[in-house]
Amino acid sequence: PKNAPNVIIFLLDDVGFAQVGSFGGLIETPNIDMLAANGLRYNNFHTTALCSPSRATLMAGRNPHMIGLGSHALTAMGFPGYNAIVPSSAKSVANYLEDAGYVNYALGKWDHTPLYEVSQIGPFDRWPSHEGFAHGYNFMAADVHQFIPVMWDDHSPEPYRKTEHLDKDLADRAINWITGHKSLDKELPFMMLWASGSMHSPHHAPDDYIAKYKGRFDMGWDKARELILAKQIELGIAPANTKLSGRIKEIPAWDSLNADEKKMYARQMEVFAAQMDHVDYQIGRVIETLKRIGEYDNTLIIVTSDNGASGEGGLTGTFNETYVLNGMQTPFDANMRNYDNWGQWDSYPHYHAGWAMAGNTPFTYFKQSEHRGGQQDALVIHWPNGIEAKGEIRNQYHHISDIAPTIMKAAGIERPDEYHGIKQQPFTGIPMNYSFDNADAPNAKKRQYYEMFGNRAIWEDGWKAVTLHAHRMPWDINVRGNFEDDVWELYHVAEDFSESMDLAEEYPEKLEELIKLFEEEAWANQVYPLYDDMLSRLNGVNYVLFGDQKEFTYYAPGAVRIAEKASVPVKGRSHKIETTIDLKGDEEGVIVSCGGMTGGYTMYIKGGKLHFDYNFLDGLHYHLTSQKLPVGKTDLKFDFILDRTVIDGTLKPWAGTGAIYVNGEKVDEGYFEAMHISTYSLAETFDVGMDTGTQVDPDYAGDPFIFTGTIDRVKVTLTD
Ligand SMILES: [Ca+2]
Ligand SMILES: [Ca+2]
Repeated sequence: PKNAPNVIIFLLDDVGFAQVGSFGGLIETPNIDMLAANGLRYNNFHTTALCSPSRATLMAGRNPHMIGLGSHALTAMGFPGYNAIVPSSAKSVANYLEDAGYVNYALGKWDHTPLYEVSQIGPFDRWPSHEGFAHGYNFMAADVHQFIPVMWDDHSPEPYRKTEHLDKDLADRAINWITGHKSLDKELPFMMLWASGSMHSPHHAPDDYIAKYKGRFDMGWDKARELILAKQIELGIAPANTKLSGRIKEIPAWDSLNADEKKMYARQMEVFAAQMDHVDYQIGRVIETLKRIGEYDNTLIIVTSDNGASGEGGLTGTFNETYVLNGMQTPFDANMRNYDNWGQWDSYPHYHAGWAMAGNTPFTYFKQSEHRGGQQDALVIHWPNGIEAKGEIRNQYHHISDIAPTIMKAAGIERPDEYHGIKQQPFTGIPMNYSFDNADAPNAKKRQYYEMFGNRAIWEDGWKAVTLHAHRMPWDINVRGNFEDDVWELYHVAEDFSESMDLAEEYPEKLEELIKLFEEEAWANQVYPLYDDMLSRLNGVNYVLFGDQKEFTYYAPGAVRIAEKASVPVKGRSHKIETTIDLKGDEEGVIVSCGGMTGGYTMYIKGGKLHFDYNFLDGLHYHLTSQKLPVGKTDLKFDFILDRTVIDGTLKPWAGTGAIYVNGEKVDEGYFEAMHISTYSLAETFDVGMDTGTQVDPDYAGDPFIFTGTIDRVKVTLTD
């Protein structure tokens, strides 16, 4: 379409409502603030409370359960609302724009494709390429190591590399694509999804940025909340009468902490702030480029986050987020041992939930909850050619499903009834464009339901009913409960911005009416059935691909960069790993590995000996070593027998006996007392002949340790 705007969505990850400077945050974000000063800020904008569903909803403009993404792709299950299979009847705004002539680019986090579909053989239906993007440079998983990123360049795995910081690379790539695109055709519009892994765990930042924030959070999270709310009121982001929501009982008062705790937790927030400052700088580089080539005024720029600040770091924070994924909390001492390297390449950190509480000021709870702390986010819209207002605040109620229809309207494109022969569902989102130049326009949105892991809410006309299922906190995936026992709260959010005054007792009829409305919306949007066993959902995904398959053969050299969830499911299973190598005597390197520094297993040859290493958490390694290996054709085997006597129905780590064999003879054996019940890593992969990304065993860390001899195949057999 003639004069149609370019579109860039800067989608941040796990950034809370109160973490952007122009929304009252204590972190310096001058570039986002500049867009805010020259555009609009929305202070009544909502997401789904989680990564995958928000991302899918953003692209599709339909409610998450209607497109199979009621929860995360990692916790997919067979029901239509939760299968992580976006139907062909709900194509994305990028598909529609592409058909209208746009060329589109996807950068960074994708995370709404089931990981068992993330490999060289696809299927690619749920990749950026089939969602309307001509080019993608992405990590498909929920997070990424910012210094050693595991990336896909369109459909090919990018070779192993280290980098200064992935956000810098994403800005470089954006600048290349934009300048190339406009050199070839100045009139041709583009849409770009620029989705940083920041600020999801791992919190990784350049050293000079970390140094800049030294001491800035010594005031602690309670004081920080007061400072933030005062700033929000001054800026007009929060109404003047806003009450600070109460500190939830799980979070300790900052003043009650000892000196070591204060020191550790302040450091955690310094690193977080450093990374946020740095991602803002990289966004600024892309904006500078738009200005330089004269595209700034005619680019619709949207900046937001996919959910509220994350409390998944729990009550000590963590130097290794894999603890949470396996249902465990991180010991404080283990964090203290990582104080100095917090934020550097050999940490995989997440801050204390107290800082997430501050990041969600003035709201309560966190990412995953349907209270505002989980699902209200900062939103900036900037478009000089389309919006006259500058620096104003909009308080119309909106939802992340409204972004796609807004882009369509800005581009002057109607949603097609059919896409390539398939009838399209209507958008459930509504365009926000009516509010661009009309601060007083009444809410165009009338109601919105929410559901996440059993947390439920409904908003209608300024009132909201909400329940936190089983009172489960986001750092604990072991809690289950009866849905009937959940207690609903009632808020008049039009008057009570921070959801501080529960009116459930005062207006029981209003509450009943809203709960009934939730039921209606839930049935209409595929929300049922509700199922809250997170661990069984996480583990079930391991078997989608393989069912009862027992034998897996991986051929060198192509069996690399296979997502953990797409590789042989050995967790909690007796299994053996076998190969035969014609040894010359001087070869070394990895035969097979899965995972990396946060956890996993590896079988390798070093110093003429066979090694097997199982990396549990906090530097706990089970290590087996052979004597000097012979030369000539040699059979190498790792054999693991799961110890069924210690399985007692509770969610504690697996255990069992591991042994290595050379030419059929047992050469070392050990008891592995604690093994992952769910996940080694979100980002790492299974590799034959190397250990790409980060390394399982510190003995060869910092290098993929490519095998120098010749591997034919590695065979893995489940033997139980
Ligand atoms: Ca997120
Ligand atoms: Ca690895």
